[in-house]
Amino acid sequence: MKLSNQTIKSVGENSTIKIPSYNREQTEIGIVHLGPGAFHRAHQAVYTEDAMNLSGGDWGICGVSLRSATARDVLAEQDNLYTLAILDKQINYQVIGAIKEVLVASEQTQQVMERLSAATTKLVTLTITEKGYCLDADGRLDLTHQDISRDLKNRSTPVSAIGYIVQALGQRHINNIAPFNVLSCDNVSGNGDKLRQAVIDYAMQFDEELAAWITVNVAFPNAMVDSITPKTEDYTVAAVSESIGAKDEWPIQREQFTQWVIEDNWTGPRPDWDKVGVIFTSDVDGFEKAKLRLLNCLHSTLAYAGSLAGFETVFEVTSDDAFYEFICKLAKDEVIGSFLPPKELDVEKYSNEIIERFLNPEIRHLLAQIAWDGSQKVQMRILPIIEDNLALGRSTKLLSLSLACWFEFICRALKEGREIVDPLAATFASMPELLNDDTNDVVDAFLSIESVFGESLKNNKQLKRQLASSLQTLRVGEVSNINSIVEKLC
Ligand code: CS2
Repeated sequence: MKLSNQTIKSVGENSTIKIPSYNREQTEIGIVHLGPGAFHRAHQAVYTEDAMNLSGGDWGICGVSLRSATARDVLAEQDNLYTLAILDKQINYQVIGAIKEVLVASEQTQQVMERLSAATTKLVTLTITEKGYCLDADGRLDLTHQDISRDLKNRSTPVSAIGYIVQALGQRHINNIAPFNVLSCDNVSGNGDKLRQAVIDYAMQFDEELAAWITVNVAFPNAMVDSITPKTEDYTVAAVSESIGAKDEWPIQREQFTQWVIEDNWTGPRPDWDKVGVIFTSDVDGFEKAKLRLLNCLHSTLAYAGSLAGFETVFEVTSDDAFYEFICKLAKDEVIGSFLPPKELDVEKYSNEIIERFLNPEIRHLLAQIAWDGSQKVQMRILPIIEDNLALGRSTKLLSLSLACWFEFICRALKEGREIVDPLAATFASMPELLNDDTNDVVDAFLSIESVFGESLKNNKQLKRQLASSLQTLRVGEVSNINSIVEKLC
């Protein structure tokens, strides 16, 4: 039998499987989420589910896929229900009902605009990945970005998240409807601030009064989000369907650990998230830097270095003593101390717990998945640490090795003709210097990419020397002997 409104009660007869306890049929939509991918369904949707199980409320979610129809088509077949599979020291299943509908923006533009403009919509949340913000290397809206320049000429039928948000806010302003608050749930440093500025910059291109109204009336809280959520594999579908006794075509797998820290700078209605573990605080910056730098920097380092060494998953590469020592040393010597952690956070303990999370044998997190979109991710999780360490006179040797692993990951893919999943894939392919043997040429070529590297890093002689040396060491040595590479560089 298929997971559906008709079968959910029998699924819930298994007392170990949690199902919605609120009245799902009567729950109205109060949240529009842009980008209903695996992470949204593992994280924000689960917090919202738990809040509604606790206190009810019209916090049903309308998911809006900006491009692909897959999520809509698959979830529609099972009344938008899906299973969260928590795979950790304990295995738990919970059927999530928070998503009430999924729309595809490119096919249902009008319906998306109606949902965004409806007075019942109180919140817009986003997981559109780093590239979805269309930012330049300075973190500002790139007005030359193809989606942005297109939307500015076709404002009523946008393709970008920024275009949808501004068009909907404009409709609400004209119709005297209170604005929604906007909550980014992506691994972008200062995500709320950057999204707010991008929205204002976009509106300023054609309506200064609207830009001023948004500036005064719309909250864009910063937020830190965290839960390791590998993409769903065929084995996940089979194992979950077997366990819940109903076919779930798209369950979501995740670790036990989950955290959401939101800036408490906004008014207006929201789900009882604070009653189900969400932290509201004025100091998100410390939490965000700690997570982006101690989890995501190490994740990307393992993704590139581990892939070059032939590993496939986070668990495998972290289980290798040499790589384990490498990331512990990177965290201890160059990441901790590069930022001011929240006063209540024991940053060494936090760092050790993150590395323990990488050693969860139940989670098969592909390095290839983490390696996607490196040109966007390094700007949030590696370059800011390098910049801060250079300014503080701290070491950047291991961070340079981490960045050089990304360079070599791209160079090898180009040389071997393998697909590069990155918004700059065509740019890399257009740069013959990346195929050079001279590592100084390769480093200069990467640093010349203005949408990734600002002037300060591009012209830093010490960094260029370290990057060229790291790249050369990677090329002459076996990357699997990462400890001998680290010894040479430190
Ligand atoms: C990962 C993140 O794919 C990636 O880039 O580093 O998705 C990571 O799993 C999450 O940020 C963990 O909270």
